[in-house]
Amino acid sequence: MRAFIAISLPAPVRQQLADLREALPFGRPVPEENLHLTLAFLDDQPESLLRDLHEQLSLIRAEPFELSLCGLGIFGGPKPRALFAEVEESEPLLSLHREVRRAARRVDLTLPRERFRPHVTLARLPGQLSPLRARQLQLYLENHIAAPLPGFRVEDFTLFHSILGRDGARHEELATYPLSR
Ligand code: 2AM
Repeated sequence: MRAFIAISLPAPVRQQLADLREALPFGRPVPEENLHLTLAFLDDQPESLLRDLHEQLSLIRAEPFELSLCGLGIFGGPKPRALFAEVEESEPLLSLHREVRRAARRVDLTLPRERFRPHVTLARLPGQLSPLRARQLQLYLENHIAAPLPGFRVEDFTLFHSILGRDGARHEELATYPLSR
């Protein structure tokens, strides 16, 4: 079962982010209902392992915290792959990320050791850009550099099942873990 752990965004925040990318001249927008902040991508895992992981995730104790989005960015350098909203690296967020990875380790799930760059992917980009498209993308970023970005309170995180279909992925909530004092 293809799964990942993420922070869901409140509907008004998803809406605001969806509005923000409306002027993007090309690329494949992430469907509004799928906008999320990935804490860990688990890939394909047996259901039994996900059940064990669920138990470990249920044991995480953390308080709700405020999350801020702080700008737009592009992954992929000269071959842009994705447009994202950058998320401020606050201590509560980094700590939750560490706890999630710890829970995965406890069930012998090895996650790649890449640096955590918290973000919300807004659109997939084609990678190879013509000079015209590169210019359009640059203009889009320049025009949106000062766009106000929403913040919100994180009250929980979620284990998702990602179901791949012909029109992209559909995300189904397997379990949600509340944060509480
Ligand atoms: P991203 O779009 O925010 O980068 C669920 O598939 C989520 O897991 C994706 O939205 C993606 O988050 C993240 N992810 C990280 N590594 C991935 C990979 N190798 N393949 C697919 N998704 C990955």
